[in-house]
Amino acid sequence: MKKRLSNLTIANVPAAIPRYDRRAIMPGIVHLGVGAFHRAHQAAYVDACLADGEGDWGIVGVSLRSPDTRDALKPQDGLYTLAIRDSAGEQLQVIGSIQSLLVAPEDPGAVLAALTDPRIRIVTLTITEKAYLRAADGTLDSAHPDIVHDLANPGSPKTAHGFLAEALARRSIAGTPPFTVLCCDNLPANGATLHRLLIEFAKLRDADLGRYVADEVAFPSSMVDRIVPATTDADRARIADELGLEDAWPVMTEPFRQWVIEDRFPAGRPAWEKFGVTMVEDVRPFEDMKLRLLNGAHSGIAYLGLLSGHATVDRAFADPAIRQFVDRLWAEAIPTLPQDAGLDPIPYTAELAARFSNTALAHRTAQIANDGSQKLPQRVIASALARLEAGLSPEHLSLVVAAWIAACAARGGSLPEGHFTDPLDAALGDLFGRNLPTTTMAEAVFDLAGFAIGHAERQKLIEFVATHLVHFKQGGPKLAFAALGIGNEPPGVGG
Ligand code: CS2
Repeated sequence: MKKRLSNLTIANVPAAIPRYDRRAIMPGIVHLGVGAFHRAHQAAYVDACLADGEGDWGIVGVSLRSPDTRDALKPQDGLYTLAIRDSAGEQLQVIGSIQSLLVAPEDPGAVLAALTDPRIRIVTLTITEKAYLRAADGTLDSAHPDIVHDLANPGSPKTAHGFLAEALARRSIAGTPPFTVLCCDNLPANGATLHRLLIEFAKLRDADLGRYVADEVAFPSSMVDRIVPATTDADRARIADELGLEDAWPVMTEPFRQWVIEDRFPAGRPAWEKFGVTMVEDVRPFEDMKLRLLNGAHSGIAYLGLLSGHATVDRAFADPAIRQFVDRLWAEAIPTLPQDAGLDPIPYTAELAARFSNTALAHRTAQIANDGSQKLPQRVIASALARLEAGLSPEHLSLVVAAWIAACAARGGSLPEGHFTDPLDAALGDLFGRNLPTTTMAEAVFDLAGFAIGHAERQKLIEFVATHLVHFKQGGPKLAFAALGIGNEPPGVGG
């Protein structure tokens, strides 16, 4: 049995290791949602800042639900291996920026204590789309049991909203300046969205707190990007062999990384720009480009890949029909992007194509397929509606929505039961059991998910989706592609 990775054992591992005194680091950031994405992205940038002498930005990692990350990393003093993989091989780096780990359900008081520590000046979040608890119309789902709980029990919250509001209330009473809240989830205008939701939540507690959150707390938006497939047992075994030490939870990722952040940090921030982070006034153009081109294509590849029998993104993307579809999806989405921001989507999509082709990542289509009801609005529905408004067809964008519905319905049939999950699973299951005519079913799914609510082009979009659904039903992805003139020929071949 190998020894465990830790402060004591790290010195001679064959990997890049933190070259700073970890014991001298002070906490400056609380991060909510300390999953693999955070550990491959933000924690690596902060690690570089700490190594550069900015010792007061250590991270307190908080899990809002499961103890798994804490259980894996605590015996390792918060250390873990980041494995950066592509066809050239694997580069290992041990990250040291996570100083301590808390599990909210076990001890909400400890999380509030961390959040009210005056040394904490930034709170960052990667809690996934569904944890923002938005109702179908985008406002706070104030009837959600966890929101109801947090309003009744402000001292022992369950949600990010409950923790942030209570910590800000306590800081305000204590005369401690507020922290800056930096949302790092794949939501449009993520900072502004969280700000709006938190104001709603705080107002339900009391009007003064609502005003305080509205006027005194900064919520810069940010665009985050790095592909992070879930770690497998084979990864664990390989990393242990390479390190000569056990690491209970190494994180796999690609060489590419990007972080664009609005520069509004009244309480200070690390000098992230020294390590490749782009600090901007307005993140929106970057965010739209990433959500609509990367994430939109990802969701398309995931559902079409699953329906075509491909378990990983690289394999799905190597399927000539899917590849051709993605090129056309990009061509459809690009005109919906902000035109005056100086961004160039053509080299961007070329780089995405290379990233999606990374065979060393084995990024599972089922992983991306999770939570489609939360993801599709910003990834494909917004651009589909923009096209319809401009009198243009969204036939490829709408196919992604149809593929999501078809893949959801295929679970328990051609796809394994529970192969991926969605917060709407129970309601979707009921709906699929009712054998409704296709358009009625598509309408009911749109109602349930709150897609395009109140939008003038909603019905047209539903009709596109329903047409694709008929094709999926009659002949699977082959027929759906054929209806778009996509065959099995590689793009550009055969005239
Ligand atoms: C993916 C993203 O799982 C998903 O939905 O589309 O996690 C994607 O890998 C990241 O946003 C890349 O930055």
